[in-house]
Amino acid sequence: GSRVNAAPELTDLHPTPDDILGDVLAGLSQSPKRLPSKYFYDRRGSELFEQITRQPEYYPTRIELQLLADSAAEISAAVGPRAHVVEYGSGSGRKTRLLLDALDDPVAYTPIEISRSALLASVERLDREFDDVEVLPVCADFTHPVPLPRPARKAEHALVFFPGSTLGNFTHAESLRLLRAMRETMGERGGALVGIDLQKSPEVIEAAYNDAAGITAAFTLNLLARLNNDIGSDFDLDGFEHRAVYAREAGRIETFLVSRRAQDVVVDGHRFHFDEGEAMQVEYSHKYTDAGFAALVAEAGLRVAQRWNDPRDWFGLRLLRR
Ligand code: AVI
Repeated sequence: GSRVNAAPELTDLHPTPDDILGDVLAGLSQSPKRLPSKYFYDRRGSELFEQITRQPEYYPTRIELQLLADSAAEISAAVGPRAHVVEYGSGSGRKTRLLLDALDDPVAYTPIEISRSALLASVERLDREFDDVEVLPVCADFTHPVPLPRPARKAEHALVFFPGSTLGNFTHAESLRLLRAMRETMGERGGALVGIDLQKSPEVIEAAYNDAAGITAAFTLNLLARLNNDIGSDFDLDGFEHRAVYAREAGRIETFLVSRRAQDVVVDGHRFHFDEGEAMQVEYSHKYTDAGFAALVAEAGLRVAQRWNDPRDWFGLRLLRR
């Protein structure tokens, strides 16, 4: 943050609020039924996700943090000095802190986040901790290209930061759209540092999404509680159970809420019937191969300029350029 004691100034691009009810009615009308995973992250859902990252079976967060720390010097050399770091979504701040510490004289930090409250909560500490980094949060939908606020000190280039393998939660079409938006935002001389979970033994992957403490199951079921709260649906949380399976050919975890019995759910006056054992799709979490990821980014007009993996090749960081 700046040395003077002012709160970081928010640029508000007034993103269109989510149409939760419309999305849910559309998803429940499909066969098989589905619900969008972006609605996992209300306050309780974000708390549960934070707990997931501390479960022994959930390896991605732990490995990515270690990888960022171990590769700091190489990442800094590859990225170059005086970057304007642009983070897609506002995470817990731990990864951001590691990256800003690693980089050579970063000029500014811009988290782009659709939730104003999450955005403001995330920047406060970072702003206090990094005196020489101007914190310039933008409230916007990062799936569209976002014009960057101009820092007081001139940045050499932009570096988009998209850790956590969050890209893996999007469909192929959505991730292409996201990568193309990233390409615009990074500009001619910029880059993007993206975290990706890599394909590995299905047992390891499935364990990460079926932790013994049941936190992931609670996280998945919280989606129904959130919808009951926000759109007045009447999902019975005891009537559904969490199921996460690794689909090897597709290279992704597919998470479902499975109906424990025949039942009806009413959403805004519309009645939806669930058969006993009916599986409703609620999340994808794609796991990548090097070839698959390179092909994906190429489709968006990007290339992998440099790559870092942990020693077991479980998780990777990729520096993308035009
Ligand atoms: C946020 N995202 C990358 C997580 C993942 O691993 O796909 C969300 C998650 N879902 C269940 N566990 C974690």
